[in-house]
Amino acid sequence: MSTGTLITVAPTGAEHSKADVPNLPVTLEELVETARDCERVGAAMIHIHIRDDDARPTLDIKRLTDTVAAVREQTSLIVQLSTGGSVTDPEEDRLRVLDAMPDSASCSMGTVNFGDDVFMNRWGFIVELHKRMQERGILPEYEIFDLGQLTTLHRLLDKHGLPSGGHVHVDLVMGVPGGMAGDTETLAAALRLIPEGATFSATGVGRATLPVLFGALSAGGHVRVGMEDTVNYARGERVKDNAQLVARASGLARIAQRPPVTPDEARTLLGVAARPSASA
Ligand code: KMH
Ligand code: ZN
Repeated sequence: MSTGTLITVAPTGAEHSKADVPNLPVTLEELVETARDCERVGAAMIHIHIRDDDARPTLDIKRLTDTVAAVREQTSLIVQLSTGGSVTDPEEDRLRVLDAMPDSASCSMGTVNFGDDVFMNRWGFIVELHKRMQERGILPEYEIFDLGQLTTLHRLLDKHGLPSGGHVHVDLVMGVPGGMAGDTETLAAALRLIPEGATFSATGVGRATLPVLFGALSAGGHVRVGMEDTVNYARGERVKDNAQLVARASGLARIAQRPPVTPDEARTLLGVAARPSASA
């Protein structure tokens, strides 16, 4: 287990409101500042959801394009856009996200109950996302909310081929109310189903944050942390900012003798093309 740890930060998400979580980064300026802070303490990739002027989730393509450009200009991070958006976003808006040409984009592998809501991901939609990313050279991060979605991933790759760079990267999103549990037993079960040669990261939502973080590090996996997934640092203690969560993950990765990889090392690991120049 000699490789380092890819730390992805998911700073905003679509679920928390700014009113409830005032330190959530929602403007472009807040997002870029967060990205810089998180890179400084060990993040190599950023998973982005954006908000409108009223801090509500949006998939506005101009804002997304400007966001990709600004984060690229101010950091070396691998820029991943969410195609999941929020549970109410229509499929065509979610597909259009790819027009902003991020390095990577999420690609969820199935429908799941999501708290009181339903996060819809039809087979036909999954195939369309996968193919469009293949055509454009965008790295998919296959988001797995439940074990059966790993079966869907195998079906997708068997029927429609590997992503354009040839590398498969999976993120296990564990502990969503309605999805798989965020514990060691479930993580171990998921690992047996991950395609051969794939890399994986794991994300524990809410109280699952720490068990999943420790489990992923011990299993040779990578990790995603951030305020999209948890706004509590400890019992009764709110997260100060995203960098606090990244710094904790970096410290634990070092203790595990698997220190954080740089964004350039992460590009090599994931088969993502070299960083586009800011003017490109
Ligand atoms: N906001 C969730 C409904 C993704 O980013 O692709 C979906 C989500 C997954 O966060
Ligand atoms: Zn997300």
